[in-house]
Amino acid sequence: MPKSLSIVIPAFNESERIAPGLAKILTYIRERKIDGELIVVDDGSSDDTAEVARNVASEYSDIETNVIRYEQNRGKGYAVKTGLLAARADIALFSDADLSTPIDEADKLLTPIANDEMDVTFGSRAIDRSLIGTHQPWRREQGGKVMNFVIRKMSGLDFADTQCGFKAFNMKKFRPLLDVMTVDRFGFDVEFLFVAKYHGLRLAEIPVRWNDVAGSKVSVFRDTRRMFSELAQVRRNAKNGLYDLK
Ligand SMILES: Nc1nc2c(ncn2[C@@H]2O[C@H](COP(=O)(O)OP(=O)(O)O)[C@@H](O)[C@H]2O)c(=O)[nH]1
Ligand SMILES: [Mg+2]
Repeated sequence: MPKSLSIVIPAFNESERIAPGLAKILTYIRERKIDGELIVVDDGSSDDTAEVARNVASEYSDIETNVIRYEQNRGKGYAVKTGLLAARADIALFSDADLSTPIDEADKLLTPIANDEMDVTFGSRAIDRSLIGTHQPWRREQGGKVMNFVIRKMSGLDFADTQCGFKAFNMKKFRPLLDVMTVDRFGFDVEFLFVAKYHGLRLAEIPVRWNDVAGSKVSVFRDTRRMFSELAQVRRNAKNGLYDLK
């Protein structure tokens, strides 16, 4: 396990779902006895997500919690980047607010980084599907498989599932790369992995437990269209040398 850890939660209109997950994360940090901090990024929610987060945090005053909020919704990618830039630990993990992957699974991602065997580790639902407990509705799950296929073709990345909202980073190596990232919505996962690989970081896709949780904020039609344009953006950036560090 790492000695210090920042856990980042991107949150958009999550006031109904976020409280139990934050309590579990704060309990995880406490029980592991690590120097941990929780960073919640309220991505311009129109509900009281930030206030709910602060209320949960106040019950865990022994653990540092940072609730960042900005007024305009910018997208999950922007929220995750904001959280990672605020992270002060050498290892950072981001997770979806609904804890579809239970926080205990973090150990699988953090150990290879703490042992300096990997630099970026990320959860996957596609390597071992028997780990999926509650499945997404059938159409959404099939759509996800198609999207991962399209991502493989368009990005050239050889991963089965790039979109799981559970990823960990060696921040000493990943922090400088944040300066060249450009994607603010759901294509950001692909850009993260693409740029990390381009710069020679060691990446590992790790099977994790996963359960669908009702209340997804993804709009299949709108977000799929955006995803295509963001994938094209990553290809264009790569071709134009935008991912080279200055
Ligand atoms: N949809 C959406 N999610 C966002 C945004 N900004 C941050 N998020 C967070 O990104 C995560 C997306 O998870 P979720 O909606 O459960 O997606 P799903 O599980 O893939 O259907 C949640 O933690 C959201 O609160 C945004 O602009 N749109
Ligand atoms: Mg979800």
